[in-house]
Formats: sequence, C-alpha cells, structure tokens
Amino acid sequence: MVDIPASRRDLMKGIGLGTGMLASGSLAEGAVGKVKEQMEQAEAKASESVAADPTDIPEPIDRFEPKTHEVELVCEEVTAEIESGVTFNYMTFGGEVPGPMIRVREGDTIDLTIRNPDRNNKPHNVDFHACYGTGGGAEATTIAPGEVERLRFKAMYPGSFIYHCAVATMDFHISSGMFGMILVEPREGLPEVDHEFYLGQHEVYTDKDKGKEGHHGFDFEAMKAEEPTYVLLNGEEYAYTADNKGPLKVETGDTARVFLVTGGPNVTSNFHPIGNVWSKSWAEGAIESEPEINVQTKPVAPGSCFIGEMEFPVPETVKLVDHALSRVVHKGMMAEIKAEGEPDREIFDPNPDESNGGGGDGGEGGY
Ligand SMILES: [Cu+2]
Repeated sequence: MVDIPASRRDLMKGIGLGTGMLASGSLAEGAVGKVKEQMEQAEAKASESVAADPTDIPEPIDRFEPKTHEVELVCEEVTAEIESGVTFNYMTFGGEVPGPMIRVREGDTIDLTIRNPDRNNKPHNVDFHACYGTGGGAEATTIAPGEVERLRFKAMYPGSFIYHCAVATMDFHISSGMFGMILVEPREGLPEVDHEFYLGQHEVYTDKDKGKEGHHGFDFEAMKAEEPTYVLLNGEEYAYTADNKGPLKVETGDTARVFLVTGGPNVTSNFHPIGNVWSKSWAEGAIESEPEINVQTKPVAPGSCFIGEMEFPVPETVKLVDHALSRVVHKGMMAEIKAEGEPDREIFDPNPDESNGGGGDGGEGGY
C-alpha cells in the first residue's frame, strides 16, 4: 500500500518541463539570458497550476500494528502560473506544492524511492525531519537527472515534520517549491474530526515586480536579502479562495484539522484564521504535547509545521492568513474555509437591529 494519493503522482503528465540549458546546481542558474528567457516563455505555454489540493491527503490511520510503507517521491521541474498571466519555473516533489503528504504511524518503516527524471535539469534529494540519520537522508538520496535512489528509515517519534530538498543550493530549491510534510501519527492515532486540510506556506523571489505579466525568473539577490516577491499558500496566489479554485468547504457544527508546513526558506508564518480561532493547536506539529487552547496567531518557522483544530458554530468564510498582513495584501498569501449552515444569532449577529425586531427593517428611524 502506498500512502501517497495516486492522483498527485499522475497529475503533472503533460506539463511543460525545464529545457536543460542550465548547469546542474550551479549559481549560474541565477543569470538570466535573453535566449533562455525566450525559451522559458515559449515552454510556459504548456503550464498548469502546481497548487496541491488541500483535501487530497491520506486517510487517518486506523491500525495498531507497524507496517512498511513503500513511498515514491518524484522530483518534478515544472513551469506553471504563480498568478494569472505570470509563470515561474517551479521545482517540486510530485508536481505539486506542497509535496504529497506522507502519513505513517509511530514505529512504521518508510521504504523510500526517490526519482529524478532525466527530463529535469538539476540534482535533488530529500531531508526528512522525521528521522534519525545523517542529513535526514539528504546525502543518501542525492541524485542527478535520470537517477533513482532508495532510503529506508523508521519513524521513531510522532509529530508532523517537513521534508525538503537539501542540495547545496537548498534555499533556491525550497523557494522553488521543494518541500512537503510527513505526518507520523502517535501509536494511539489522532482524535476523529470531520475534515482535514493540508497547506504549505513558502515564499518566492522573482526578478520582476509582483503581477507583471510574463515569465518571472529567480532573483538570488532578493533571496539573500530575504525580500520575497510572493508569499504563498500551496504555491500559487490565493489558490484556495473564492476568486481562484474556490474555498475549502465545511458545514456549521463540523470540526476541521489544519496541517501547515512552512517551507520558507526564510520567512516565518504567523498563522491566523480570520473570524475563528485555533481551538486546539500544536506548535511545531508536536502532536504528543498537550495542545494549546484557543490560540489566535501561531508562528510557524521555516522548516517546521503546525497542527490546529477549528470549530464552526456559525456560517462564515474563514480566511487563513499569515498575519504579517502585507503578505496577504501585496504578496498573494491566503486560503479560505467556507462554513455553510444556519446562522446562530446568539453567537454572531451581523445585524442585531433586525434580529431584535426593533425597527431595523430599513426604516430611517431604526437608529
Ligand atoms: Cu532539489
């Protein structure tokens, strides 16, 4: 049994790929020549979105014996839209940002195969924060285009952990999209909830102003200065909002668990649900700890994760944001959860004059 949804692995067939004109892993990657840019613009025509579906995650674990998971990660270099009319050369695991969520139980063994297809340009590897061992497996899994490697490790401690590419230019690769989450459930499992959502925050440094149409190259100087052009959830501007792919959906009375992985490479998220609260939250994804109760905004550092649970007593659209709000207003960061159902005006009443029947029916004398 494989714990990565097959739909993810199949998704990127037919997507425009890198063109092979760059030296692998070289800082020369940052030098954007005219010819290269024209080629990139041409290839970008075949591109799609890299935004991973937040609901496309493995089922919760209902099992009391350890098992071995055969997990395959495919490194995919793809050109896709970062916002409408703007393309960018992503590097990804499985063609999506964040990479596929891997879900195991404490004591399970992960038998990993990592592939770097020969259509790619650069070397890649993977560092799991969920294991003991040199570089989290990075050295053992470093592969050039056309190569395959394997790694086996035992998930000794529960929690939600980032995995990310960790080649020499790792900040560049992570900023281009190479990060995801491995969830190691405690032996006793996780409490049941009605919905689970999986999101990844990271930031992108491009060589043009945000929103300027066309193809954006990578800006290494901006990355060194930690001045991102885009700060994103799931790799694309406002990907899961009403204005793009649509909000995530729940009903009033439901509970939801949100998993966030912050790839960075440099920017800490300040994760807040506007119009709601993290009724239970586990900083750092440290699920064996006692949860913090009713937390408003939680820092989630690069290279770390967060688990938060929410309740929806009234209908509303919750905006999931980094509360460093210029990232929301100017850099593309936001997702939405739409809760539909009957209002409860005792809990939230947007129009109390009407509810009280006290003359708030549109008449000017209502106040
Ligand atoms: Cu890489």
